[in-house]
Amino acid sequence: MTLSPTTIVSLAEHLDGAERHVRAVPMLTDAHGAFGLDDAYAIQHALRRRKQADGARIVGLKMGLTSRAKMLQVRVDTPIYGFLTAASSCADRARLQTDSLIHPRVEPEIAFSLKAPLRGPGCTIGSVLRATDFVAPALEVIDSRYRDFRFDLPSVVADNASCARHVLGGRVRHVGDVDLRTIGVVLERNGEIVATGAGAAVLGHPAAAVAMLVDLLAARGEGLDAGMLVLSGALTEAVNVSAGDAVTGRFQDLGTVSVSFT
Ligand code: OOG
Ligand code: MG
Repeated sequence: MTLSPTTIVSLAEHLDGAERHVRAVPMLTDAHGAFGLDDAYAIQHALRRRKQADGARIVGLKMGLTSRAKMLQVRVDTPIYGFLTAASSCADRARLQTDSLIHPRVEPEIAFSLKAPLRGPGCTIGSVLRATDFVAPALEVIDSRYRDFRFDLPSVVADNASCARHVLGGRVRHVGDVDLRTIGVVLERNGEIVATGAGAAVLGHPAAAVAMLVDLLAARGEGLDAGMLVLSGALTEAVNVSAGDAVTGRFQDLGTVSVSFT
């Protein structure tokens, strides 16, 4: 760690302010000089504590940058994680206020709801599948707090991996009833196909993203609890949205999930 505890808290406060005021800021490593991944997660954890102190409830975690399409899009090639709050969770077909977001993008993901805790190290796809209560199709609305959606690895980690909203929909399925690797997804914006992908785009198997998350958490002495929601990371690149747009993810075997912007 190179940053002082006071700096970590003030950088978290800075990012929280950018989100609340819907105002893009320069990426953190430009504005404050370089820092490493440990400091970046320390800022993210300070942001989480700040939101919790403000009444936010953590409902789960998300993985990000787990597919090649996503890594190429944002030019960061290391998988990362962030936290999900109850306030960021939206119902299927939710209509979101575009002016509450800076420059939103939407991406299709697989959501896992856990029925048992998971602890690493050494978490496997098999242990993830055994601990999963159900899977559901999801759309994540990401919204980097950084100008031009441009960032490096430590900056995006500090910014809670661009988390903004998440929407679950479709049919809730038992993991034993579907092959998560071969599940196809078609992403549409206003009825037009804008991206296509498959489950295997995420680290070969969406459950591998959850296993990687468990191992990353284990390095900090943490784990996942029963009842938590985990997003796999996007199966395709994210698409830009603005007011008037509607996005639908059509998932093979899992059904559809939609969100629109007003
Ligand atoms: C970072 C968050 C990545 C995903 O699913 O890959 C992410 C970003 O693209 O802004 O959520
Ligand atoms: Mg995502």
